Amino acid sequence: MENFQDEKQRELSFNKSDGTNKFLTTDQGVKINDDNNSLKAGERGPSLLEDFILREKITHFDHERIPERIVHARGSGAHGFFEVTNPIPELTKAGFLQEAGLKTPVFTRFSTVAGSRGSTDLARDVRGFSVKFYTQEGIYDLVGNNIPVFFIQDAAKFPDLIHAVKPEPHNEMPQAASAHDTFWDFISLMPESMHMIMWVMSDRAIPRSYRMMEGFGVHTFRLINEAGKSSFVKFHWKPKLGTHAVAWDEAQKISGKNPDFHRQDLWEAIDTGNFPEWELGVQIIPSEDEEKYEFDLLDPTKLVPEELVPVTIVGRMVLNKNPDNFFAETEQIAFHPGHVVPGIDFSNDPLLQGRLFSYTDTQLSRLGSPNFHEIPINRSVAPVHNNQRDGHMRQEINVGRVSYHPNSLGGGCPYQAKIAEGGFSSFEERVDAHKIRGRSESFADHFGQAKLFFNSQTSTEKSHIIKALRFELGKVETAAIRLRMLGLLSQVDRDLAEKVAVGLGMKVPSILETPLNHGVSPENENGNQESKTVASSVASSDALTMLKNPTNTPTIASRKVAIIVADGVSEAAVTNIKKALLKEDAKGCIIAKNLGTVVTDTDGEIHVDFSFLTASSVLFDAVYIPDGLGINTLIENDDLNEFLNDAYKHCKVIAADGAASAVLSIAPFASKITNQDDGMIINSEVASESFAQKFIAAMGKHRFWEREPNLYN
Ligand code: HDE
Repeated sequence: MENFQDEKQRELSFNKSDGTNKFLTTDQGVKINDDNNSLKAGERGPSLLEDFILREKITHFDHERIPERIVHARGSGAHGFFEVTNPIPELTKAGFLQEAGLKTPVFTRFSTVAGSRGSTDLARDVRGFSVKFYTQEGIYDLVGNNIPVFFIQDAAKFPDLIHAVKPEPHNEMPQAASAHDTFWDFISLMPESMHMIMWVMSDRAIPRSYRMMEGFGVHTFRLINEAGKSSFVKFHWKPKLGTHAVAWDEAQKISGKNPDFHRQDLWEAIDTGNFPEWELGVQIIPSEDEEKYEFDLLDPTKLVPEELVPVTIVGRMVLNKNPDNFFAETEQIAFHPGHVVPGIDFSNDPLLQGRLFSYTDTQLSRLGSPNFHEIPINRSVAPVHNNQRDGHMRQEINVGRVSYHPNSLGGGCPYQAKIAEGGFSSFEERVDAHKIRGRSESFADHFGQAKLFFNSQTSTEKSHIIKALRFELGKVETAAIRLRMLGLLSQVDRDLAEKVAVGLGMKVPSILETPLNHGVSPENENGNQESKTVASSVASSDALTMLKNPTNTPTIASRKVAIIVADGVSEAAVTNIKKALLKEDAKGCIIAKNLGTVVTDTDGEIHVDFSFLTASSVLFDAVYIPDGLGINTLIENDDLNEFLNDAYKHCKVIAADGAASAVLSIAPFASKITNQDDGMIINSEVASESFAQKFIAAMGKHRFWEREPNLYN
């Protein structure tokens, strides 16, 4: 089979324009002689209406912005490819999954949900994880999130959820934050959201990097094989770099120091050849097992524990090229869960069914025309021929007089494809039911998997969830909302609720005071369902944790180390650590009081990458202070102390050797350092190989959370 990996790049290159060695022209191709002055009646006179060059330039500028996405406005994307490692022809006839080694070009966009396009990357939020596959059979979009479940069960509640979480309408505050009354008011009346709330209050919602997140298709989909047999499927992306987060205090500080933290991280990783990679896995549930589990496969607030159905890896995705133009590619890309290819189909998940309507509809207002599929980044590499015509900004010049089917004047073309010729056909599911507005009783369990999630977490992770809830509910001003939330939390775990309550200075209400159906007011009970708790058949699952997540490996590839120096620094120590880091594909950055250079102990010079003013501990994964007497001049430096304090507070590896050890021994946190803290590495011997190895091994553990006070224990 032909390999289409570069097909999309080839296609995009037709549309590229680069002004190098070219004349400046108008949009009509007329060469411009003066781009600095408008046409005037005399040097000091009024501008003339006839200045078509000025008018064209300003009119274009006036129309440069398009509406941002209603949700997922803030995002970053990259090109890459998907390669099949384990084909699954017995499960699906989708061409791009048929042959080991077959590569399909992709464009992947990551995003936050609630904030505006210019909001911070590090908001506590779900991350979007959308992949557009440019397959030979047409576009396939897997439009998922980094959390495997969702807040609500029915599409009808989506506008309410989003209105509640977005900045409040009267004063448009707060930006990119769920910590406010309207969000928690809604959640406290929606018990079905409790599983998702556990995930969003966990560190999954503050990833260290887009490259260190899992991705999930969330809904149950169908795979259809050549014989027409269907299986249910859940999609998973497993990151090669493991699943990691930052600390919440750190996330907030990053938002100030570098709101583009994730965007820059993705860009730099690809730019420096550290291509992010994920494995694509599937959980297959045979059709016969549709009703086998204690949860409903169609309920998007439930996941299928990997202990019940293991994840089988089918391929890998590598992102290896940054976009050339953010607007043309990342902003104009239009995803849609309804973009499927033969061999993939939908389930009756009512949230998915609603999405199938929403995405084309939103592109019509965002991109302004039903021709959005003609924008280069959205174009299929499979040929497109149909009788759709005209509309705003039509690119295609359809020739001939026939634009209808059936026709005889065009020889019947373009003609329909038989199923054997690759024509799409929907799974023939038998549907025989009353038309109702309602919800299946099998959706009534609102707490079973919230408990499973909480019980699966390590005590550090439980402590982080408690802290997150104290923060979020602490920002809620209406006491009744906090109280309702404590009631709901007590249904997940009494201890959790009690500990959150302490932070709020409140008491957990009794079960009788807790609304367990949607809406508290008696007059709006229509169609609402009483919540139940159905115990999960799996007691605990490591795949749900971040700290024990099976994706984690001790790699430090692409991590950043702050190397803090002053004049007199040991050149050997700096060279040694930089070399050791480079070997692991990690990077050491030199930080000093001022930019420029520092003079080493051997009278050499080292280039300074950042000053204390332009860097901050929260932008690095670890800190190292190499030997050198000059460092003592910084001992009283507030910036250095803040740097080290943050690194300690955020549980990062901190190392020093030789004379620099003195800096750590008088740091404000020195009295707290214990012998068990393998993340504090102090060495008297300078530039030793074993020191570098110890440092790298410690970084491989990511964080030393045991330093923090644990609220759960
Ligand atoms: Fe979306 N969602 N969504 N969503 N969604 C959009 O489409 C919508 C849902 C997701 O990088 C919008 O092009 C409805 C679940 C991602 O461009 C919009 C419902 C999941 C992205 C829309 C949902 C998602 C979107 C806004 C409930 C996880 C970003 C702009 C029925 C599986 C795609 C756009 C990108 C974007 C509607 C629920 C994921 C308005 C109505 C569940 C990753 O069409």
